[in-house]
Amino acid sequence: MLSVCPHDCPSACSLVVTVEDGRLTSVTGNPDHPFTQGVICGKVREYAERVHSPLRVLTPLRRVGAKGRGEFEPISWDEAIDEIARRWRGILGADGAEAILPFSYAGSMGQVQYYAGHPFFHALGASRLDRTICVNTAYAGWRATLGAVTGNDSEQMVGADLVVLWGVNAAYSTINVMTLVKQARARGAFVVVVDPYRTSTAQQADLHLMVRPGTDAALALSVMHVLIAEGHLDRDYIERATLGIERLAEHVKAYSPEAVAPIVGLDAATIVRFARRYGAGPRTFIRIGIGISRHDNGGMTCRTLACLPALTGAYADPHGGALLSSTAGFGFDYAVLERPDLMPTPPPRIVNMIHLGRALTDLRQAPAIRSLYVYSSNPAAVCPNQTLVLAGLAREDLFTVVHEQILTDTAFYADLVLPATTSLEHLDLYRSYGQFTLQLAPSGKVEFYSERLARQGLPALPTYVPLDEGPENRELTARYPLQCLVPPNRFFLNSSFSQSALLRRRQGTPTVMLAPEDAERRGIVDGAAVTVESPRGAARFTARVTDATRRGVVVIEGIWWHRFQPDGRGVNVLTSDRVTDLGGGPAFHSNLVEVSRA
Ligand SMILES: Nc1nc2c(c(=O)[nH]1)N[C@H]1C(S)=C(S)[C@@H](COP(=O)(O)OP(=O)(O)OC[C@H]3O[C@@H](n4cnc5c(=O)[nH]c(N)nc54)[C@H](O)[C@@H]3O)O[C@H]1N2
Ligand SMILES: Nc1nc2c(c(=O)[nH]1)N[C@H]1C(S)=C(S)[C@@H](COP(=O)(O)OP(=O)(O)OC[C@H]3O[C@@H](n4cnc5c(=O)[nH]c(N)nc54)[C@H](O)[C@@H]3O)O[C@H]1N2
Ligand SMILES: [Mo]
Repeated sequence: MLSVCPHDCPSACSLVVTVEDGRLTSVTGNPDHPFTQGVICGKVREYAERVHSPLRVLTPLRRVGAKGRGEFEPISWDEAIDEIARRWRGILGADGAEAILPFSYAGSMGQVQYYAGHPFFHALGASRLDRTICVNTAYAGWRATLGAVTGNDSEQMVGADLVVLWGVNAAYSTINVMTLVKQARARGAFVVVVDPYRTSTAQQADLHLMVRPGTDAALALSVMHVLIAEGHLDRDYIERATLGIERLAEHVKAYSPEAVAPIVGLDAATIVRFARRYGAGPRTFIRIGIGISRHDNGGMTCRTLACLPALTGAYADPHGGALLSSTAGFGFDYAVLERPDLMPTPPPRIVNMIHLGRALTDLRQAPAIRSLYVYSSNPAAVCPNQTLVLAGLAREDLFTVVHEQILTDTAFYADLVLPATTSLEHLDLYRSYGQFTLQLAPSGKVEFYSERLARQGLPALPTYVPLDEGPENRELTARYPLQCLVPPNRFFLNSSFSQSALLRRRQGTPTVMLAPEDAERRGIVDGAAVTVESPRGAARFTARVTDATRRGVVVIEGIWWHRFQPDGRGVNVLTSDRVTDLGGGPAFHSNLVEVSRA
């Protein structure tokens, strides 16, 4: 029978599943779906192992051991619900509903599961959660230029002359894009990957631009400099569909390839060649990953990249353009799902989810958080500043309920765990953020110049702003000289699938990639046990010494549950809960660290 992959991935694959005697026996890609084309990832092919995992939660559980130890006894649904009602009544009476905080994200992309808690917590008057952890920064940047989070259909890239995969490791994070890239390449397209390290995607490209992290806006501005200086422009398109070209032209004079080369870590001739290739015509397709937005300057970076196709008219070409996300292509009425009308007036306070650690440990707030209800997320693993998150979750007086399919690291801190069904056990409706099934509506103009950003005190024109936590921060680099990227790995989906012994084996072990020069200077050899330390904390990894990354840049792929890390601390011990320039999202990749032998 047919199903849909529920996980938080732009592909939203159409699946063919086989169930025999009540057990899932096989999952394959639907060959008849235009985007899936029969191809699915190595995680979901092993879905039977997840659905029938020994860590599945099958009955409500009550904690019997210390928080974090994962010692529970089974109880009935009635007992569990009675206990929640009793504890919450106490909290409502003593502290008010804002002392209760729901915490959820996109464990399931099913629209019913995703929004299931919203009406209930609105009616209760609980604190509201600002769900910023993933796309907010990128979307805010994109909107600043295009007015909406939309773009061209990925399938258009098949006819393009040039495909640029910019800050997206599609081979891991949205494999179906690689199917289209291969088709484009077979028809003669030149494929460029822009990424600070040689990802599996970069290995399949004609050209890999190994930029320094957080400098993409500078590179894009330099491309604009060349396009404008050499006249590779679609003047008709610019006239009809854009705002602010004169100011932009004046502004990008400062971003000559010579000036930008040392910032981005490429030579000027490479920048010029890339710009000329981009300017050769409108049949150029840029697929932008959300990865580039996970920096201090991430919003501005996305805004800047969104300007490029407007200069050459690629947005209007049937085989050109750019895509960050297809979210706005689906005209759903979210008020029906979210029910904001159920909220009390004035509406309850908002807690930014990337500040969970702060929210749980700052007891001076009025009221302090007394109860946390987690569903469709594993904050103990995925939130930045893990040390603070775990300190909060360990609070004896915090009443924590976790609604989960699997006994995750977060579930280990729960007072009560409630069992959740998987996508193969419930009905839901899925939309994708990487492909379209409905028409897109790009309205208004492409804003090279943005009054709205100027009013927010940000540069009105696309501008390269150095990272707060980057090489320009002399004080921090003295102690933490390496930039640490923390992108997805191949066999986990955020922290999901970390429960799987099979996929952990395939993934290997938690590793940190280091350039040979950086390793040598620290006396680190390939395979050595190392400690990675940031201003927030330290965790242990196995060193992989490789020229796949630049000098000064180290890479830790994937989120392992911390119970599977050598000293019980995960990658997000290193990351900061600082917010980016736009959208209130996290700067996961703007981390300075030092690596030493353990
Ligand atoms: N296998 C797997 N697939 C996944 C996920 C997963 O965890 N595992 N997560 C899913 C989720 S929730 C999301 S949001 C999506 C997309 O998640 P994204 O975070 O967009 O991940 P990628 O698309 O892989 O893009 C990350 C790439 O950006 C690069 N990058 C980091 N900093 C910079 C920079 O400054 N400049 C440039 N040019 N590149 C940079 C990284 O090196 C990495 O190769 O993936 C989804 N798919
Ligand atoms: N270091 C680092 N950290 C990151 C990132 C990174 O690239 N690097 N990426 C960030 C990004 S982009 C994202 S989106 C977040 C993702 O963070 P999360 O949304 O927390 O993602 P997962 O780790 O996949 O955890 C989802 C949980 O939901 C559960 N679940 C699935 N379906 C259901 C359901 O129907 N009901 C219930 N109740 N539970 C369900 C799963 O079992 C799983 O444990 O992580 C962020 N954290
Ligand atoms: Mo995400």
